[in-house]
Amino acid sequence: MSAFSPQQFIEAALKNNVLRFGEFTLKSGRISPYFFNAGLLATGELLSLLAKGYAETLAKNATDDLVIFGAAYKGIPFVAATAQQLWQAHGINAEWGYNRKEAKDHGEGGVLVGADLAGKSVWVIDDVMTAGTAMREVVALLDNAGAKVAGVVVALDRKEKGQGEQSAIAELAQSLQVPVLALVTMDDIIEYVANQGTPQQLAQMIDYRNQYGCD
Ligand code: OMP
Repeated sequence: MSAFSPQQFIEAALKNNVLRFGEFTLKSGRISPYFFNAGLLATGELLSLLAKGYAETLAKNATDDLVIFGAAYKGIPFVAATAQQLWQAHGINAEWGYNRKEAKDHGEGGVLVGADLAGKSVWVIDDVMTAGTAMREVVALLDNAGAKVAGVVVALDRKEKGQGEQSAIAELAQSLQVPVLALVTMDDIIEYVANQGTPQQLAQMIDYRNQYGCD
C-alpha cells in the first residue's frame, strides 16, 4: 500500500469540498482565501485516507505505549479511525480516548471517555492549527485530567502566527517541549495551487501567507 501523500489528500479534499477557495472569516478573525472543513471528511474513503496519514505519522514518531486523544467533536471519529488503522496496518495496539463537551453527572460521570489518561503521556490528534487557540484548550483539558502531552498531530498546519511573531506550531512545541507534526501544510496547498489553480488563487494565497504566514 502506498504511503500517505499530501498532494493526493489535497486533491481528494478539493473534490469533496473539504478544501475550498474563496473568502472565509476564521476563528482568529483573519480573512482567509481558503478553508479546510474536516467535518466534510464524511465518507469511508476520506476518513480512511486521513486515518492512514495520522497512523503513519504516529508509527514513525511515537515511542513505547501509545495513547491517543481526540477532542470533541471532530477529533472523536478521527481518533477512533486512527486507533483502528494503527492496529490493522502497523500492529500497534494504542489506547484511545476522547472528551465530552458536557460533563455527565450520572452513570460513569465526568468528561473523559475511553482510555484512562491520568499519569499518561498522550498524543493529541486534531484537524487544523491556525493561531493555536483550539489546541491550547485541549492541552488545558489534558492537564486537568492529570495527563501530559507527548506530541500533537494535526491534519493541516496553516503555518500562521500564533500569539506572538512565532508560528502557532513553534509556540506550542516550545511551550510543551514536544513534537508538533502535520500531515499537510499551507506550503503543500500553495504547491498544489501553483500547479493546478488559477493565477488569481495563487496570488491570494501568497498575499495571505505574506500577511499571516510563518515558517
Ligand atoms: P486556531 O484555534 O486559531 O488554531 O484555529 C483552529 C480551528 O479553527 C480549528 O479547530 C477549526 O475549528 C477552525 N478552522 C478550520 O476548521 N479550518 C480552517 O481552515 C481554519 C480554521 C480557523 O478558523 O482558523
